[in-house]
Amino acid sequence: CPHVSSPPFPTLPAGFRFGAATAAYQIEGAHDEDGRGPSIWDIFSHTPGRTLAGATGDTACDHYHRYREDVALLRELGVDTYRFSIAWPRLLPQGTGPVNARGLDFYDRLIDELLAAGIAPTVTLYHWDLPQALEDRGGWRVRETAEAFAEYAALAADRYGDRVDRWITLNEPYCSAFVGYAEGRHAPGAEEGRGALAAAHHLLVAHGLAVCELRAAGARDVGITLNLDRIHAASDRPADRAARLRAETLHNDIWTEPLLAGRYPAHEAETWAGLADGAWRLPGDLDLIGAPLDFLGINFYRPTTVAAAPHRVADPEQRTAVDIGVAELDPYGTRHTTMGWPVVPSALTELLCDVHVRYPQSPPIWITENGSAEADIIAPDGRVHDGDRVGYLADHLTAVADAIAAGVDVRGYHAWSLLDNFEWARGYDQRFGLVHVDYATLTRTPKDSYHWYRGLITAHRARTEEPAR
Ligand code: PNW
Repeated sequence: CPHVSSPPFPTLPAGFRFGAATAAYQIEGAHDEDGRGPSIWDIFSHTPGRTLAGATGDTACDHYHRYREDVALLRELGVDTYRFSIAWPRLLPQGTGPVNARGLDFYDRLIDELLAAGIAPTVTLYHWDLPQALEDRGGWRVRETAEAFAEYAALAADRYGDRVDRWITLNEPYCSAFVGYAEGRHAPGAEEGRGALAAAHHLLVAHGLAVCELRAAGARDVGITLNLDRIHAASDRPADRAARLRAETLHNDIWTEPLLAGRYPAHEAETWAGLADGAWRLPGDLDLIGAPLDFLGINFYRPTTVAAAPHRVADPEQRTAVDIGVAELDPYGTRHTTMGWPVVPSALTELLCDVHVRYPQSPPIWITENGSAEADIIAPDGRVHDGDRVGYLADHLTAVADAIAAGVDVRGYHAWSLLDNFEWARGYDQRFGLVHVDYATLTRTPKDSYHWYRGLITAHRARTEEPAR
């Protein structure tokens, strides 16, 4: 096996858990097999002009057929846990109503394979693949979709609850609501104001209803995954500081305030002018949304810096919900990944400490995604020398260790991603995997980062005297 000696392994406390993460639409393929219904991402990716080079998840990594090989890669990697998502349209092709037995069977096989390999499944219920039938009836703009999600959550909890300890209701509701219904870069590709704000609220309601169903089914460890941003102001000028507050409201507070503090964000009126009238909010929603969680999942990739800027559209009624009078700047004089994202590990420490200070009652934190996209190629020696990714992972794990040393309760870390995969609107151009995928042959090749991560996990077990696997 290749020996990767640098950089040194970060030191995490005993009991810290290591994992890797994926999502159904990004890896499974088999889009029309065994009774799966279409999701908004099937329709979106098949619409010309929506994804880079017209990429779709029709085949992706063909994980649906190769899951045994992928679980073997996880076992060899030595992870404690594997975070994957269930495709709602495999279980309920219409989103609600008739259950698809062959879809249920697939995740039985996957979960059993993981357990046999000694790997704890961490299940995400919703990683963006809304059944298209529900989008046709209004999607996340309407409360009925949250009710359908509760039905789906109950079905999954009932079927898999005996074997799954850790449940994540939603992945990055920010992206579902605002990238999907306001920016339009993600499915369903809408550009709305009120629609996106209603979507954000209904996603939170869906989360609350699902937590209820999971608890009723006896689930032990229940949480949600947010992509919280560490947002800097471009300057100390009052206008830039106000812009930062609006960005903070849009990216963070709209989620963390109801989930962790039982209230709506303080600055929504100045962020969305007349749009945030909350017509979609019902009495009792905050109690539902703010029910206690066992953990908070955080996905972190990069910090952002914002300055005040003119709105793109003058009339507040005509604006999308992301048109908040803010421009994003990039003053970070550091390396950037192929996504164009600056590499600033200290921002992760700052973010974790912020959450800890702002929400002293916050449940323990898991990093549910962190990783970098690099221009990975198979070298003449047959290996993938992704030293930049190794550096990224090492520095961010050190940032996590720093936050823990400062008193933040972080329980575990998932590298994004196990495999190179369908990177949404960016198609197959961006490679995030610890394992390289050749899309022509679907051959998997572990990269240097895979070997490094395995070494880290092995060293951690030896140092903390946890039994090796
Ligand atoms: C996260 N954006 O997503 C997701 O949870 C993963 O599915 C994804 O592969 C990973 O980060 C890497 O990007 C994002 O365009 C994807 O704004 C795109 C955006 C934001 C988050």
